[in-house]
Amino acid sequence: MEAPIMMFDRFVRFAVERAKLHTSLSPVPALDKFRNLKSKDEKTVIGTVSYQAPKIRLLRGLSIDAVGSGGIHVLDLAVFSKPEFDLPIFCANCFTTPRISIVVLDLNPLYNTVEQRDYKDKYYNHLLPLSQKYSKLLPWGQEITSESIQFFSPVVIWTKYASNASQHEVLYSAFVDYFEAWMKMMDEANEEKDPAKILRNRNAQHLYLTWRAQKDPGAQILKKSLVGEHTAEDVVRNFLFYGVDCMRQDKTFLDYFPEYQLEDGSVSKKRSIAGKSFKTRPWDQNGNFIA
Ligand code: BLA
Repeated sequence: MEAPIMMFDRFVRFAVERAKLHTSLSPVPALDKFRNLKSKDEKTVIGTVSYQAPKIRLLRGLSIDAVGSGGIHVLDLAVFSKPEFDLPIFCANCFTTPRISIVVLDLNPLYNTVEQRDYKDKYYNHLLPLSQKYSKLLPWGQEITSESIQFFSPVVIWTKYASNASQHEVLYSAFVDYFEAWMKMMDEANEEKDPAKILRNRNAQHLYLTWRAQKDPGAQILKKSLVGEHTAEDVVRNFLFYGVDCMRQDKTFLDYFPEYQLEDGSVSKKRSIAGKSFKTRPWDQNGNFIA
């Protein structure tokens, strides 16, 4: 068998090695069973990593490299802090075919950066120069749904480009810089002691997990071609967005996003209700939302 190119392997290795320099990583026993995920076909390699640390609830990564299936490569790496911290969520999502690369790289905010100015000032203002540098090299990926925008920060890198090696290098460098920025935030973060604020952080993270567990564009691919319907569901809810079923049990997707409810009470399969917009980057140089 032709060996697939492990396109995002070094991204994951960098993240784990770098995290080890900043903190002490340990395994997440509940996620052990995802260590050796196998695809349905034998031409696809799936790699997973998962860790926790004193300030990290979950650092997990999924990479997919296929020889068949049109040669797709996927990276989905995220870091979620413990609810005692209001840290943004590190989010690196790349989907690559021989033709096109689709990328979201961000420190997704736990709180709305328009309504909570202090949150924006605290976590994003110092990163605006970094974001400006990369927004030139990795230009805005054109229209995107309003639903996704609300989970993005003023420093998000949302880009689509014709796959090529030099852009891939730029992406690696952006990934390194953004990951390091998150780690620095973690180093500096102080533990919250107020139970009401901890609960608020927990709830905010749960809303995010609920959105992504239900609407992640990757879920379809996982279901159809890679691991099959049942395993895909398990991977999405209990690995990628682990916590969605245990951090909070009194809120469902439709409680948070009632506009997705169909007449028979089920959840609409549509990715977006509001539709796509934001042809250009909707934040100005100061990170103010201008759409
Ligand atoms: C496409 N992935 C996309 C798009 C976005 C994201 C914005 C463009 C299409 C769209 O607007 O839906 C990613 N969207 C995000 C992220 C957030 C969000 C990170 O709202 C966070 C809040 N992607 C994966 C994995 C796979 C994958 C694991 O992360 C595959 C296993 C695939 N992403 C994938 C594919 C597309 C895509 C196939 C293009 C097809 C499509 O648009 O449906």
